[in-house]
Amino acid sequence: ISNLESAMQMLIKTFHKYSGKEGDKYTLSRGELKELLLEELGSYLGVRCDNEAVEKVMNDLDANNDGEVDFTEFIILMGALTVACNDFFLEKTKRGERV
Ligand SMILES: [Ca+2]
Ligand SMILES: [Ca+2]
Repeated sequence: ISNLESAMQMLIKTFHKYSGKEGDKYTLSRGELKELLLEELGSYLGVRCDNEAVEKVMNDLDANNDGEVDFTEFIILMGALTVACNDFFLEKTKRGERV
């Protein structure tokens, strides 16, 4: 299996690792989302993961307003973060820095 395929599997596995903890097994509650952000994206986001920050991410992601983040909504966050990451990579490359 290719790197890209294993990256897709990791996204799915990671989502379900947290979504299965409480309530609906297939969606992330606020608590589950907070745990995922802290444990999986803490170093990348580099932000204080306080309740206010989680609330903001939750409101941005929860497209259908059911108070939970489903996989489709989660993948939008990962897409946006990956784009931001790529921009950062391009900036560094343009300045001739090693990444
Ligand atoms: Ca859940
Ligand atoms: Ca939702």
